[in-house]
Amino acid sequence: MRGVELPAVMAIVNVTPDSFSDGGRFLDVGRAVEHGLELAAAGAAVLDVGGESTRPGSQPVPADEQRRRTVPVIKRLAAEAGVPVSIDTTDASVAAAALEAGATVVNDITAGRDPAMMPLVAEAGAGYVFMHMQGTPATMQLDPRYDDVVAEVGAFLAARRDAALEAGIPAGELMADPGLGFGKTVAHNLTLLARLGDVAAAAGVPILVGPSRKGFIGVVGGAPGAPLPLDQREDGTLATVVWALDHGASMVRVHDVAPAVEAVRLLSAMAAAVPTDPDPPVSWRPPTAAPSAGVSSAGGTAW
Ligand code: PMM
Repeated sequence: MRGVELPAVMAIVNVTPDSFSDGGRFLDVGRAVEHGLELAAAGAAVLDVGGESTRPGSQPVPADEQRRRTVPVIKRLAAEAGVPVSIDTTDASVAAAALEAGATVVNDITAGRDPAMMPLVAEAGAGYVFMHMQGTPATMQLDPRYDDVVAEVGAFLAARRDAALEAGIPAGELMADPGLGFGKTVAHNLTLLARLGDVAAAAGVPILVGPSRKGFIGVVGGAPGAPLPLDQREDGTLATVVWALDHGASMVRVHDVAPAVEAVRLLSAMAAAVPTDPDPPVSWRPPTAAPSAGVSSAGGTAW
């Protein structure tokens, strides 16, 4: 994805009255732009603007209403934010208007169910995030089922990657997303996170993960039978962000950008500090073989 150094943080800018955690807060253009600029200043590498809530049970928003909500916000953010802007939509006509307004990435939670989407993205030379979802937002959480969630999501992402390449989107513009919360039980979400490396290997392109404030964080982080409310899911979100970045994710999509940016910085610094010296000081030599009592493994101080 051009202009984005990985790992990175994608910021959520929902211009909707009903998104599941921030609905209605940024419906006004001025407030949405101000919020987006704050998120860019906090270190977001991409601003993801959406005009349609996709929370469980939500109904589709007509394309002209999505355009009315997002295009003025995208125009200003593309001109002022200094980072790439993406459009969160499943509708190619909305994506086209957003690209025209200055967006350079399309975030498509249906991975191209609109047959015009992939050709449009290819033609525009834009980045493309494609996500796995079982069902539709209206019904997806009623009874999600998989025989093997990791294998099925991985195979779906591999097939949609191939379709995107076939449509002419270069591999370097693609990111795959396992779709936490989209037709998945708590156990499915946890399994996908636990085996994110296998999902990434199957997808064959960088992985984006969107855990922010989702239901499984409330359920797992709360007491039994008492899920945490939306406004108490930030610490749990950060835990999943750190896990995801350390287990194969290249980008995380979050509401609260600053802690995620800090996590990226610390994880990168720790990864860079892994010793590469073939003969490191004894103090940080990894314990590959247990030394015999009182005898040092390197001719120096005993362990
Ligand atoms: N989640 C939501 C919306 N769009 N896009 C991607 N790629 N991945 C996600 O996990 C995702 C998404 C729902 O969350 P929101 O209503 O808080 O934006």
